[in-house]
Amino acid sequence: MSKIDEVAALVEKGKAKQIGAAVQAALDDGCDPAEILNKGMIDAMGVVGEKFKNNEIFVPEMLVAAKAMKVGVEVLKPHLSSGSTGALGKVIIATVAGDLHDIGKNLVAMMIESAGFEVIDLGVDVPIDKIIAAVNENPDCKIVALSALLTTTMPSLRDTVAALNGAPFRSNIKIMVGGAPITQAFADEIGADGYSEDAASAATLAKSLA
Ligand code: B1M
Repeated sequence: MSKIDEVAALVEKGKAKQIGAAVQAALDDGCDPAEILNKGMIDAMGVVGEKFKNNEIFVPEMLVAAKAMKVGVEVLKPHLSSGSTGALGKVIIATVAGDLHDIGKNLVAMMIESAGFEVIDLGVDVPIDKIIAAVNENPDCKIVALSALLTTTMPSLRDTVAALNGAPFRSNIKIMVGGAPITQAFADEIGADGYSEDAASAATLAKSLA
């Protein structure tokens, strides 16, 4: 089994205690950090999601897999991001109300920060009022980045973007959205300024919007 396959197996089994050492071993072996992330972790979470869909595993198993992935990402982080200056301005990021998924949002935050932005992370299940208040408290904020992972929270994303679109500060900010069920067409429909499919392209998008 390759070092990356070992990482994937530990994510799938939710082995948070062992994954740090396995990620480090893959790095020491010369594996590309982006490949460890994509093939060892993100693909493994895809397998976890498929098993959940097929009723082979349940929410607790998804939770432990998520915990393992978070621990693994912490080990990878210094190898994926180049340190931040914050020189490109502030980005406020959140997972929308009703949605507890944060792994993708955290990766997007990490890549945006690494691209040179200061990131204010409001967390998960963030109500519209809190996002509006954060922008008011940070009048120099350039971008609001919103993540939604469930088809059932797409309406929440729509409502959040609508509220931001109606806010007095709208002309000062750009809104970018993403998450597994989100598409460019949906982003256009709800009036966001940009959509990206993954964390790497989110950083490129943020730079083009700022
Ligand atoms: Co959830 N869950 N989950 N879950 N979960 C999914 C999303 C699901 C697809 C699984 C499945 O059925 N196959 C399914 C959604 C189905 C749907 O909506 N059609 C699902 C479900 C149903 C649920 C619950 C309803 C289950 C239940 O309770 N019965 C429940 C909902 C809770 C809630 O949010 N209210 C639930 C709960 C959970 C846990 C809490 C147990 C856990 C999350 C823990 C955590 O995040 N801390 C969890 C997990 C782990 C998953 C899966 C397995 C993995 C998600 C993940 O982290 N993926 C997921 C299945 C899957 O994704 N295949 C699943 C890895 C991550 C890197 O990818 O988040 O897509 P992703 O992020 C990507 C891109 O989407 C993009 O870039 C990221 C990096 O490349 N991106 C952006 C994300 N945000 C972006 C923002 C941007 C730009 C790009 O700009 C701002």
